Amino acid sequence: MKVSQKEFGKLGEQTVTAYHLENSSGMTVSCLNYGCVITDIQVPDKNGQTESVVLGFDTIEEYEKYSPYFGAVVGRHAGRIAGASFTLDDKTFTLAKNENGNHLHGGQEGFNQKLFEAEVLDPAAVRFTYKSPDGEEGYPGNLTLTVTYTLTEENALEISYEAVSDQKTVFNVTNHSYFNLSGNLKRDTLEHALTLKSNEFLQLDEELIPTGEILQAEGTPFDFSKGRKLKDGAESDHPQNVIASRGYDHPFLLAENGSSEIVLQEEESGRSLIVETDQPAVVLYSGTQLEGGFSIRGKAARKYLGVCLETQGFPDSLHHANFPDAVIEKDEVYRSKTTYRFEN
Ligand code: FUC
Repeated sequence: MKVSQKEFGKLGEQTVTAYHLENSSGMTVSCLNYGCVITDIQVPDKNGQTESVVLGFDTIEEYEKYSPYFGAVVGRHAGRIAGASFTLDDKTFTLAKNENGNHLHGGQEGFNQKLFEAEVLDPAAVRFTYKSPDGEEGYPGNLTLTVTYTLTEENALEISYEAVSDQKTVFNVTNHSYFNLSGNLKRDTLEHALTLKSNEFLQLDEELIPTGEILQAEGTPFDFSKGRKLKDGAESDHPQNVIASRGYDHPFLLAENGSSEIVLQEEESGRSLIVETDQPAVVLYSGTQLEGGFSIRGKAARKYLGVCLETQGFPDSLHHANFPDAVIEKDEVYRSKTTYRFEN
């Protein structure tokens, strides 16, 4: 096990540092104090060949210019908040509007663009801390967030979040890594198979905001209970796949926690990713907006090149009484954990 660090680039006068975690079987995780961005994860395939399994860049300039939240911690509130406003105890808060008059992924400058303080921990972990001031992006309360990335000898990356605010506030954090298990982006993710312990998902409107309806997955391309390829959603005429630009951009309700509830597999490489979380939902985003004139480590950005498995609470919960709310009380300590484990 070892951790090393080096300068990644500059943000004005400030230094962005890259941390490199390695275990004894050769799995590596590289991350930044900028947005807690995971720039790279390398794991072996069935023949023992170690390659990259996430989308990332090698310069800070590319992150600033192009990144659709690659590998970043997203908050204070992951996903969309309709009309960029919510009411807590009869007080209405107006948030930054950064997508169609709605609030997305924490606003104009969310956690994904913040410089965190960092501390290297034994044997292979980094703990990042950010203090978000009262009113930042419109959110109430001074909030302190700690994110810890730990690499284990079992080829798992554990992500632990801890947050506390000095006022009642809204909080829903996630990690926005785009996975591609083929290795070094050799193939897109349409042939990846996903299995979810989930029977229900949230219906979205045209702006990808939950309508409040909880839909049954059985008999639809949203039924991942027995495993299905992501291409089923791309080829489907189901109105919810069409709304998501031919694919998935949906919160799935997890029926179980801590029991291999999310499994992503790519047959040709033999790699699997097993995700366990204490969160009630996972947003499956099949990279349907991943287009534009930029490259990702030499591969042109294109639809379906990566898939996100964003474990979290229900998006837009403050507008739907039937959703568990994403509220933390003053001085309440929020804790959550998600583990991404790789097999080959
Ligand atoms: C995902 C999606 C969005 C968006 C973004 C980059 O979480 O829910 O639609 O495109 O990330």
